[in-house]
Amino acid sequence: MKTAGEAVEWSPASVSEAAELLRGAGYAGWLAELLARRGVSDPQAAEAFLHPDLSQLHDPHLLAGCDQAVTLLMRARERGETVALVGDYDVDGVSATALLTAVLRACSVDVRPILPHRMRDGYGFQPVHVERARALGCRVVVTVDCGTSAVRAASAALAAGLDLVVTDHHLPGEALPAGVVHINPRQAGCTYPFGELSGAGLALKLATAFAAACQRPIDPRRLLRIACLGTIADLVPLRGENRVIAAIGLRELGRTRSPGLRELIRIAGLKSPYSTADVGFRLGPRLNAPGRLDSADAALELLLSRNARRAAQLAAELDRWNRERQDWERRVVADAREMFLERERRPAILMAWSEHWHRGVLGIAAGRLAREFHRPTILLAVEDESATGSGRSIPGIHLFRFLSRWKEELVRFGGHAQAIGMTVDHEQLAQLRQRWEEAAAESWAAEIAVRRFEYELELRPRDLTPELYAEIQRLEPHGEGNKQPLIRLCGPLRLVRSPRFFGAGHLTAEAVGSDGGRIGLLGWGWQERAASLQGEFEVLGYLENDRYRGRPVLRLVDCRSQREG
Ligand SMILES: [Mn+2]
Repeated sequence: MKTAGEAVEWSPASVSEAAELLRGAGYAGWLAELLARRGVSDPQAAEAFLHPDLSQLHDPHLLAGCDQAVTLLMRARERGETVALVGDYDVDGVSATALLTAVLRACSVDVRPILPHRMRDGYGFQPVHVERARALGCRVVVTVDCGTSAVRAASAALAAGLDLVVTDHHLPGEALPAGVVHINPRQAGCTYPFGELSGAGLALKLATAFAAACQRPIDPRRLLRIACLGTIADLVPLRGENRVIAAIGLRELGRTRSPGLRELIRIAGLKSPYSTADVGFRLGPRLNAPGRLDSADAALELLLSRNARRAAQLAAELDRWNRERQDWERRVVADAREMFLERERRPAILMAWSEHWHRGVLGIAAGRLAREFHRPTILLAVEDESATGSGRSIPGIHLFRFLSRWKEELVRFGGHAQAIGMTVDHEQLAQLRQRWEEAAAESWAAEIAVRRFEYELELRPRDLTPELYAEIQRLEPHGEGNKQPLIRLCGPLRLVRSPRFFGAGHLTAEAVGSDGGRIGLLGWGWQERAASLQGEFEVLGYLENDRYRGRPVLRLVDCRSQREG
């Protein structure tokens, strides 16, 4: 989306030095550049990237703490002790919990999964989960996708005489107390070769190591079907091991025997071959929805269910939660948009709050509005004396660093460059907003003034052949760290005939270039921008396959009249 009068800049993505080396090894120039930009530095890495394979997964024992964790779990198994597994309420946390629970159970360990409740517990491993584990008679607690800075909960677990294994991929904070087995590839002293696994990826590692120790080896492809959900949904970079997990997990998804996963795929209306978008926009939101609005337990039960009838019920339940989530999201976006449009001058940071919003959808709503208005956006739900909410940023603006200056004045505050969460005293909201708007106006004038697009390929219509599409497809699955390559289709282009409109404001058109080549254009939500496709123009877009006509089509991202230069 783009607002009238907003400046837009197109620029070519930079070329990495490794591209030269790859070109020398025989890769086509454009492919060499794409690979190099994705962190591929030599021909061997290029082959690995183009052919993701199970052999590229690293030995789990290279993770600091893995051996001790396996020993501890083996002891619990021999003694018949119950293990509490504390996860998280998002897709990564739920899939990590499901994966490790299933493997521990297959190895005859008695496991009690515990998912934090977003509204009652807040994020992460808390002392209350130690209490719950004790009430369930557990002697051992294992965390997945949380706990790396949960000093209070860890101390409570040790004080209660429990064994504790923390597995997490978030940045470690204050050191955990001695005696905790800590698995996190990002902690100091861990020499594991890949630092960007998701929570589900780490659960996969521990599960694989434990199953091997129990001499119950499990076909890794079965585990990758679950691990790929968290890996894709958590937006970790899809390179290295993550690329293997995503590529093979997606390829294998259709072969799952899990009734829950099958029902979820069916109710989401997915068809093979499955893509990262299918997980990101169809399966992920359904698994996430119950945990956003209430408890994530239904999502976990679905993934663990072995009963087709129960699985069908749960999939329908998740689908209902997801529709309710969409309703909440639409309502929050509409309310906040109205508040932002009322402002006479649009501030450099957008902040709004209400007593009528649901906390669980504020992050996605803020992300939507940040993209629409091209400004960092913070939305908060007011509950009694305090307000809790989420902020999302735009490329080039480190929102966490910006807000850290005020962290003493916030009740709770956490996050990273692009996403933050906070709790604030209700009474302070108006004052904080004013100060943040003033500071943002000084800091970000340049970033918000121009919407920048970096394109990776510069092509003419004749270049957009099915062969080229097939070559680009070798870079799939796309996601974080391996975005679909943005193409600048060089002009001048002209429409062959007037665009055709369909659905809720979408369009298709056909353009012809000065080279005589023709290409179909597809514009989701482009009806209002149809006028920009007049006269001579140029476009940015993604090459996709037109399912109906079986040939490539360019999905429009931006357009400019040729005269603008
Ligand atoms: Mn995670």
